Amino acid sequence: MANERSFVTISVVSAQHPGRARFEALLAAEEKVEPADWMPEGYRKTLIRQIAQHAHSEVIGMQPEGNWISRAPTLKRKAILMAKVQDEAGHGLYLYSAAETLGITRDEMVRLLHEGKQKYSSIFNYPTLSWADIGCIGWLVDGAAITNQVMLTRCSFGPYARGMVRICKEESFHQRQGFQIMETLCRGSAEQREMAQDGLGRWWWPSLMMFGPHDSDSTHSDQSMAWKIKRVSNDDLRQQFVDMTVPQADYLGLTVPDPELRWNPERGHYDFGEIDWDEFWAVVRGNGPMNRERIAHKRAAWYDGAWVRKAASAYAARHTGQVG
Ligand code: BYC
Repeated sequence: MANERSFVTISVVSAQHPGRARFEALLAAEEKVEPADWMPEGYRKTLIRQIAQHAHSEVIGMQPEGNWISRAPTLKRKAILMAKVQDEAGHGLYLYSAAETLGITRDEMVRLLHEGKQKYSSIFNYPTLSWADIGCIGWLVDGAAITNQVMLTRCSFGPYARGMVRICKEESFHQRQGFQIMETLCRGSAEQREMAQDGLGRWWWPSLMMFGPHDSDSTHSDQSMAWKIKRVSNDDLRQQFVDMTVPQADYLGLTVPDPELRWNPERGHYDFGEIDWDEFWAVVRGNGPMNRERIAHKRAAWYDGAWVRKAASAYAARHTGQVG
């Protein structure tokens, strides 16, 4: 109730603000809202929540793949994986910068992540047990991320939408390299094909969970769609991903671990089984297989790197004449 009351108060105040008409006109005209424009407080907070979560996902997402840099099967694979993991760090930086334009600092977002007050994607709480998992992350996880992010290039908030254009281009390359790892394994020995099948078996359902709860259970979707932050619903995006990915699994000769999966000619889409929502919420609430390890590693890296940040800001201050 307290939340509902404060929402009503904000709405009344916002309705009176002269900037509201311009904000609504920008949305109606499919133009971008920029950081200096007036915006409802709820819009600003929703964007900070989502962009910070997105940035944290990119950064925490470096861990499961980083786990295989030293064990990649060839020098070429190692170089490609290192470049991909560095790309993810870059995505995190673009996104932290986009969120900073809304009046929060990167240090504050990192603090909120470390204290468990901001989230990151559930998918990164699963372990990478074999080289095929690196293929699956590129193919399925980057594939799901692109499906979600292409619509975010049309987000009403300018800095997020523009950041997404570049990120999507890089994610497309990542998806392709993951698929190529899977293709190589599937054309290899029986043991390699088994490894690929085992990877798909473990990553399929967590990838579908990336799109969030069903539309009927989604807390933020209606408002985010009205504000044109989200342009396509969680369930519609999940369906797009299934329709795109099942033919790719068929091409690889792999079996999607869902006995209810079948093409529905009337709908023109694949029907598929129900996600284990108990597992999803357990992971989101911090009880997945790797949640504790991921955050512990992230915190340790932050504290171990404090001297680098200190040195970099001392250097920057000296060169802008702020230090005598
Ligand atoms: N995991 O009302 P809903 C990458 C939460 S990384 C955890 O539908 P919303 C990559 C949700 O936050 C790119 N939590 O929320 C990197 C909310 O809780 P709060 C990852 C989830 O925001 C390295 C509650 O559940 N992509 O590409 O309207 C290697 C209710 O949900 C999840 C992004 O981050 C989840 N899966 O919609 C490889 C995309 N799902 O906040 C690849 C950006 C839901 O009220 N984010 N929750 O406490 C989004 O598009 C949206 O935030 C979501 C959820 C579609 C995820």
